[in-house]
Amino acid sequence: MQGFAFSQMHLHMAFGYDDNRVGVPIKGLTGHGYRFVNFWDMDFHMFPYFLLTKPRQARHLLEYRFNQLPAYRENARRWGARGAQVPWETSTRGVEETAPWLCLPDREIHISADAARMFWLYDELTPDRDAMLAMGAQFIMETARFYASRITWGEGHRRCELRNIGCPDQYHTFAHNNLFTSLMARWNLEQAAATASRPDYAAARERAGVTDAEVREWQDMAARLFIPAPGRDGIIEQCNGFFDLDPDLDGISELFCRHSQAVKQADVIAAFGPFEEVYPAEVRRRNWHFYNDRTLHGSSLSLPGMAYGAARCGLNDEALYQLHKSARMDLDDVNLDTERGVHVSAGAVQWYTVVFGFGGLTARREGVHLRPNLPRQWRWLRFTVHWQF
Ligand code: IFM
Repeated sequence: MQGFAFSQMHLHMAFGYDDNRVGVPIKGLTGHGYRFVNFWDMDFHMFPYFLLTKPRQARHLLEYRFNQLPAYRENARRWGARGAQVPWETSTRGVEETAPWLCLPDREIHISADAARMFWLYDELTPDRDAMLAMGAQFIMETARFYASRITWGEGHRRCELRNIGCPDQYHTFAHNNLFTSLMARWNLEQAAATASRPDYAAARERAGVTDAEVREWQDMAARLFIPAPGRDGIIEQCNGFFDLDPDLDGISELFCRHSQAVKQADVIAAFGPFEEVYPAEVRRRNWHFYNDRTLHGSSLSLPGMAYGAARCGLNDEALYQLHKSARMDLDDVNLDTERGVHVSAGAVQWYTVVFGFGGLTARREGVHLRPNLPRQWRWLRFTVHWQF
């Protein structure tokens, strides 16, 4: 409890009260680790927390991303793509700030859909329709345009693919058809096609300069984008060729593990967050065990990400164990790096483990549902969320 409260306090303090020129750096302002820049941690991991706890302020994060659109278009051009490509690491200017030697800037492309999803979530869970009209619809179309330019066709135009990308598991940064990235890209293409076809978003479509041919292309690509499916044993291959990598992780270190099935953090398991309905609980459990055995927890997002995935498919003991470890990480200085700052984004995923996992919360436009599934050691759980507020 102490560790959880510590994380929550820092997460709460990390969000500037009324400024749309800054995002939420992954360590807040608690330390210089990660140079105060924003990663997908802000869009994918922290935004839903702020949306459900401080919905009015959450709009600032949409404005932050939207106001940087010109820089994102420029970023796409820099990598030979079209549309708007959100930089992997960015700050107040909207330009890519990732060290080039990391090979990530042109590959960690799921962040564009992660950002687009913020607008959709906000529209879904608040009564503020203006954000989608003024910003979100255009943003979603411009990021879809980016994916369309990044996708390649194969097999005589029967299927298309996303090749040479970085996965959430950053040990495999030259991957083809990563489950998480492809699901997010497909979602973005589908949303953009649906949005562009709605009369109420005609002005946004005009601002984005979307043609009918482009909408047809998005629909076609969304229908034919290759998405790895569960095998006969239910296990989903994280990206092409993953099952052929060395499964022996004995003595493996994160500096030398690309040839192996070592995974840095939740990847297939992270995909089950937004796309949970597609995969039955038994499939999610099997994949959880398979990937948990291969996860080195090289990122602070890893333990809470795996805890959340476990809690959503009923693996409560496993979830509680990893939640505890994650919550104590900075307080006990487990990685000897607390002086470089507190991992505030991990705090958001800890909160999901408790609220969505054990509390069984599902929040949609139509309503909020609770199916509590408390760990056997707990007798009660109380939390507050803002919905349609
Ligand atoms: O964004 C993460 C990334 O996924 C793994 N390395 C740490 C980053 C910041 O938390």
